[in-house]
Amino acid sequence: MLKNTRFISVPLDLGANTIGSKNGPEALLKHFQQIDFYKQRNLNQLFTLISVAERNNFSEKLKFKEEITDTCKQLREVVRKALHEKELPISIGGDHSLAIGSIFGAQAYCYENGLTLGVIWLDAHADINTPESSETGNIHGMPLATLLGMGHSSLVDLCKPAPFLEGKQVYLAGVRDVDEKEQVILDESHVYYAPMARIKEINPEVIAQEIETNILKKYDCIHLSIDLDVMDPSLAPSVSTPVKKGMTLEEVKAILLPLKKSGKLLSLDFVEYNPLNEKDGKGLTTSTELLSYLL
Ligand SMILES: [Mn+2]
Repeated sequence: MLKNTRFISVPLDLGANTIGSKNGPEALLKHFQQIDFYKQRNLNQLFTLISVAERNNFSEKLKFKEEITDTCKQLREVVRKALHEKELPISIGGDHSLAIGSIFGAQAYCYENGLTLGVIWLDAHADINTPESSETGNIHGMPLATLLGMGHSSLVDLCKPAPFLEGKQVYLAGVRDVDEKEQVILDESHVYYAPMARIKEINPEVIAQEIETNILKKYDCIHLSIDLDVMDPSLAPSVSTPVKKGMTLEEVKAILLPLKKSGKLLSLDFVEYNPLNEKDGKGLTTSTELLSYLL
């Protein structure tokens, strides 16, 4: 059966510390076209392009808050409507600040239908800084905090009328670069998390089991947010903020196996692909492998 899969391009890099990820969606989708990705997966592909405002409202504390709020507001509605149409929305970034829009969209859909939402978040960073704790003011380091209701009201309020997520609804895997103040917020948030060092130490199947017990069995629907920088830089150099000692494809597949089997995947983010840092097409190959595994 053909699955209606909506690829939502979000050419946004205003939340990042560097330019380039705004060209990620175009490069990825062009590659998918070239390798006949959609036909091979038996997908009925639909496309939406989100418009991102020009860089205008710079402030040190919270860089491009207005532009990012506007982008996330549009994305929230596109994801929400796609879900009502029984499509699988895949939000392609772009930097990770877009997850504020996509996950609030998924949360709105669940709220309107009496369903509960769990979130699996794969990332080298915890993305749980607040405007107060952030050393850079880059919003792509803050989406998880925003989803939990911590952050500037213009972003946090995009959740309304649905409630914020609770920390226990989220499982974060692969983290290996967390700021000092951010670590305190993470520990107090009740978010389940598996640092990369622990994943290397124990079997990734143990992490998969924890995800199954604490997220998959507890919630009706799952949003998966993949930051490509969770992968080892040898597999995905093409990100804005690479961090050494990341995941292998075998590890990420083992961790996501219960989700794949569960049939509960509601919506998906694939973010931070930055073509400016690409080497020998490695990032494209890894991105294709990851999405192929899930679709
Ligand atoms: Mn991230």
